[in-house]
Amino acid sequence: MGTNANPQTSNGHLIEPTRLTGAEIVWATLVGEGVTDVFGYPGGAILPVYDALRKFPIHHTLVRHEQGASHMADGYARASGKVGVCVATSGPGATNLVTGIATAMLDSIPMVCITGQVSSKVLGTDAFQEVDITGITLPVTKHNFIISRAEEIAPAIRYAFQIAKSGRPGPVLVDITKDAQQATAIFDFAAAKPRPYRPHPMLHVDDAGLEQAAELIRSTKRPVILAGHGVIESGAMEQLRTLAERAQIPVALTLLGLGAFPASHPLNLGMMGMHGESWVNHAIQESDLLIACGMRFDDRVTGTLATYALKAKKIHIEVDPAEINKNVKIDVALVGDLREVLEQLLPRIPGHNGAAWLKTIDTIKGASAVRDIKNLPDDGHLYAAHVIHDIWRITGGNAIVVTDVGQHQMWEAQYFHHEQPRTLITSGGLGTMGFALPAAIGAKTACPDKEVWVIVGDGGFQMTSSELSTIAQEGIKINIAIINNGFLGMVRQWQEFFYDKNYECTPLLSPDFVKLADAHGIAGKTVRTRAELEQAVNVARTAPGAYLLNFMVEQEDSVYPMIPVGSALHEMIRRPGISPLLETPDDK
Ligand SMILES: Cc1cc2nc3c(=O)[nH]c(=O)nc-3n(C[C@H](O)[C@H](O)[C@H](O)COP(=O)(O)OP(=O)(O)OC[C@H]3O[C@@H](n4cnc5c(N)ncnc54)[C@H](O)[C@@H]3O)c2cc1C
Ligand SMILES: Cc1ncc(C[n+]2csc(CCOP(=O)(O)OP(=O)(O)O)c2C)c(N)n1
Ligand SMILES: [Mg+2]
Repeated sequence: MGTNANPQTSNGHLIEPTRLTGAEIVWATLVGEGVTDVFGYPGGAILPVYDALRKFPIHHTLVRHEQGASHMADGYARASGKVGVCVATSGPGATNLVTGIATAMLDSIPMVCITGQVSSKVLGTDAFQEVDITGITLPVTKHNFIISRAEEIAPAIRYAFQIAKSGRPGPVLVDITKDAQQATAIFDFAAAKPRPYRPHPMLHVDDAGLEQAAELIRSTKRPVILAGHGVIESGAMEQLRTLAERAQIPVALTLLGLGAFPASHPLNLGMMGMHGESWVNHAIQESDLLIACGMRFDDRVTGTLATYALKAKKIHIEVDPAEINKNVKIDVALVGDLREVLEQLLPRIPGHNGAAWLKTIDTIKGASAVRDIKNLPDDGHLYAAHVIHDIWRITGGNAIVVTDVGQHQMWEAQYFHHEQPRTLITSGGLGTMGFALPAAIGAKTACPDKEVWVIVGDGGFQMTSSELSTIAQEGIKINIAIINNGFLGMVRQWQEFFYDKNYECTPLLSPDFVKLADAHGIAGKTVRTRAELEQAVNVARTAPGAYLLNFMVEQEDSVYPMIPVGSALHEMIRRPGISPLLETPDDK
């Protein structure tokens, strides 16, 4: 079979072994893996792959910077649960992917990155645009490969998919030399199948462990479930809810766990950690049993470890054995997929009357449960909390929100209440500014029927605002809310609290964002008061194309509560000077 033959079958999936170029094999393998969308940017060392693209039923989104491609693949994966795919050329193309790869690695996101590499004959000679991208990405990928023969391409890509999505998900990079792309080989999708996934030998949940955990749950008086991102990655939302409801255990969520348990559920306590709710952190400190489900006790979650939940026994249900006892000493570890483990555990959990403990938490909550900022009367100032709270109210929470990193990210976590998994997409572990806009493009590509909002700071927006052009070229309908405080706000907040208000290098001049959008053919509006907010949000929602709202918010507002680094979980800085205010009906 000649390489000029169109290699598509009716559904684009090649079933019969066929001789193809390495470049064609790349796409044929992706089609076989069910890929419909990729995000990338061409260049010399990946040109054969781009040349072959037209023969395959895959949509390619041309990004403006390869960092955008890796964030788009990441946003696609977070929104859909599928593996996201990005493509770049060698050298600077590949290095530009690195921030996005590291972002995905820190948050355990399944992603496959394909890079072109110089020809195998000149590897190691500092050839034009040669970098050792497998060396560079070794610490930030779950695995990576360099492939120099066409025969190896299909097995490597198929293995990459298996690694990316199995166990604890993560990014995998496949670097393919140009001569391997140009050579031919027999493409046999079935034969390229990797060996069956072999779970880590420590992934073993025995009866004794389950019984120990069940006994702790049966005898606890003050339990708290700590629900994390692993709940969503495992698809264990229903099992988590059954556990909480049956045993009447309140659920605290990590930032990346928001949406894993409905915000409106009576047992939902809210977010834990540095900017979590005060009563959640107090409940954790007072608890006698923490049941950690798919969360990794990040330092943003625990505060100083020396004083973390000292009264509590800890059960850790986690797929990665390396996480057990990493930060917090565990009493019972159940190492396995969360959904499977909970299914085995649930029959051992009887009903429970947790009324006394839930009442204690309510007492701890007291007046602090009344959100201060949200309830401030409209004094002409626009607070970021108002903006986010109102976007939540106006959309009914039925949107995917993609945030950037900073104060606005924390306010989103506090004021937008997520009922469903995969409705908050945010960079938690690496905290990557510039993530939101491209990740939202990926999310919208994965979920074209969903309403997508970007909530982004004036600083982070400028890091990847070139992707406005991608939005325009692709005709993508997303709504962009810039929380414009004229500062690198989160850093300014640290300067205010810990550096004597020395606002060194944090005041930020920005372009007129509405004009910038206009230059891309994207409509927009600047909003300065709360009175204008609702109408502006509705105009954005109903606009046919992308819409940018530039919210000029209070410049020196801070995120409360806050646990200073090195402090205990219960030692929070609270908002000064504002006594609890009554909630308005809108805010309930
Ligand atoms: C400015 C800023 C402030 C922040 N403040 C806070 C804060 O106040 N509170 C907060 O919570 N976070 C905060 N974060 C986020 C924080 O840094 C971490 O990213 C977050 O706490 C991690 O949440 P996680 O452990 O649930 O998710 P991940 O880090 O994604 O960990 C998920 C865990 O689940 C496991 N897992 C995956 N799949 C499965 C499965 N199938 N079965 C079982 N286990 C599985 C993984 O192995 C992993 O250990 C902040 C981040 C930034 C940038
Ligand atoms: C790429 C990158 N560089 C630097 C930082 C450190 N940092 C964390 S938050 C922040 C300020 C963000 O400012 P802005 O985007 O305006 O959001 P705001 O905090 O004002 O809401 C900075 C600089 C980071 N997280 N990521
Ligand atoms: Mg800002």
